[in-house]
Amino acid sequence: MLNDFNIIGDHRGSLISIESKIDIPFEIKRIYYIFGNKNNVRRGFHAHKNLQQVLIAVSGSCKILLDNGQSKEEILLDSPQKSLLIQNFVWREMFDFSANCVLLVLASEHYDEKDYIRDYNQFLDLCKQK
Ligand code: T46
Repeated sequence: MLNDFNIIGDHRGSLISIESKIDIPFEIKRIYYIFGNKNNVRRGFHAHKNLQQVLIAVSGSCKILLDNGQSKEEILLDSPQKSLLIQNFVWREMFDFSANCVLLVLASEHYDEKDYIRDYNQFLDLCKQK
């Protein structure tokens, strides 16, 4: 789900404040950011069993492919005001990173490799069982 944060602006510039469970629907347990991607790189290629995340391109832009097992959509993140909530059981791929892209991710859980579904056919099977 794509949302716009409120910008607190004045004559000096802009500020966006993000509060856990207020501006995003979960408690933030982890923050990471992806940057310095090489040309034409594509990342992701997985879904999560339990994790919810909010993605923000705080600098530059990138595109996100979202696939819930039934339909696919492509989202452009090109503003620090835009936030993309990705729920569990959504396959994601990130691509078309601009050279200056810094993709900030707010996560509902600590890092756990066991939460990843990295096989697309297994992802489709799990979606059908839901
Ligand atoms: C996601 C998309 C949007 C850690 O050690 N801790 C972490 O918190 C993360 C996120 C990754 N790692 C390690 C695991 C790999 O050895 O960093 C390496 C790169 O991770 P990965 O290949 O999973 O990166 P992406 O860009 O494909 O996916 C990441 C997140 O992993 C994933 O949860 O939804 O960004």
